[in-house]
Amino acid sequence: MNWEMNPGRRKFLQSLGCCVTIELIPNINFAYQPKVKQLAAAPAEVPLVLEFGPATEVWAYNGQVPGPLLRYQQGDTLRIELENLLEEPTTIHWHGLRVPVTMDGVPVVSQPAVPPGEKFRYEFVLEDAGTFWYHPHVSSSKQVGKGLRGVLIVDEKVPPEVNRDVLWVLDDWRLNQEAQIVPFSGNRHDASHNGRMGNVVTVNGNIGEEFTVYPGERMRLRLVNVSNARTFSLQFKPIIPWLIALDGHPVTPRKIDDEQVVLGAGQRADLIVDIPESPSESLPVIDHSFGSEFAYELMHLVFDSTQTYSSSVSAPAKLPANPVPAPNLHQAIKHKMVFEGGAMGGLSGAILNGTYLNMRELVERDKFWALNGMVPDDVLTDPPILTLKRGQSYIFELINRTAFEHPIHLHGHSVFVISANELPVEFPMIRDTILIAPNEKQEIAFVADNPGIWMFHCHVLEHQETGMTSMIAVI
Ligand SMILES: [Cu+2]
Repeated sequence: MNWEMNPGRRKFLQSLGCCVTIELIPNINFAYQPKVKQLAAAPAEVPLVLEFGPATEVWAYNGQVPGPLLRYQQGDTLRIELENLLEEPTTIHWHGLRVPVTMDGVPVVSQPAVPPGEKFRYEFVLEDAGTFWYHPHVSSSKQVGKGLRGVLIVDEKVPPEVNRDVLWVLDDWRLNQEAQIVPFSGNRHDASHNGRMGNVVTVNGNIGEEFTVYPGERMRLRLVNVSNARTFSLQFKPIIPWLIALDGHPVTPRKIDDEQVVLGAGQRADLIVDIPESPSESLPVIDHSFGSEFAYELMHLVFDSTQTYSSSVSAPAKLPANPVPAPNLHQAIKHKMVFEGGAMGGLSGAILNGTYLNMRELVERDKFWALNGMVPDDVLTDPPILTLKRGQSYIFELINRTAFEHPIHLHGHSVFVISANELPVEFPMIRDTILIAPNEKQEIAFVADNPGIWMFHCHVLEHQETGMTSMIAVI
């Protein structure tokens, strides 16, 4: 078996054509979604490791990993019928989309989970343009980790001018020697450290690592990190891409020079990538997520000169803002959110169901993480940790007192990141998932404008399932 992550195998890879590309040529009608699209969640087999091993048994939407690319225009109504062909209940959560709570896919608070053999129809208006994704919110570590994840693109009414619109779905799998997913057995080491890290990284569902580019072309590259736990830190040098959106929301375009494009679990980034006119021998995309010592080549850009373009030199225009209400920082009510626990975290204990338990007692209950000194018993039925007033602005001070980074995700809202470690952020951004480094503090601000009970949790799914999750009510 030679499909595992080692540099040698790359030599054997052919041009894989593995990546979803969508030509953006004026006057071509996109195949937008039919009125109601069906998504069936079911077991399937997919060639994750290609010719290097057997097909991998997964759970998939419509037999595909990643699931079908859903594509709409801003303002469209999404209508999706989920059919559950698994042997356990499931739902779909629309990550990053500001939807009514009944469409949010969280069992109990949004909808009863869809039992095996049954269907559920999701229907809501797509208010925000951008790059989003979808996945279950039931037994998340297992159901998402077994392959139930797909991307949803909402096009701007006037998309930016590019030669190609390209999607890379970045994923991480823990496979055994037979290329099968290592069972999800509630691994306490994963849960108390940095989550379920895999040993195989895929882009758009297989380990292909060559991507064809055309001299002089301008690509919009949409990066989506759908992995359970892994953070990607991508470097495109010698290419210097423009960053144009984070978590679907536009940023003032800026060149990513010495910076890396960092994507915590659940996060997205949209880039404009200008390919040089003169083909060069080597254009690697390197992932530095475990530091330069463990850097590896995620993708190799290969030139095809049968098609050429005149390279763009102008800065891309800023995308039109989504209608996210701006918080009033002067009148905002502040709340501290202190994340604690995990290995090497020094947490001595926390309150569960009104009773203080020491760390040993928490670990016996598979609880490793606490928020503001509290650990949820059953987050779906526990009372919300906070009730916010609809229409009021809030500032959450997110404080990471653990030894690990955490991508913190708030449902139903998009938030303005306003400061990091007491300093105003250099580049303002609106996000739904905020990656907080160990000992870091970030402030986010938002208007609590979406009524309902919303999940607020770490998107390292093994952290989410062992205490790093809570509910926030907006009434
Ligand atoms: Cu976490």
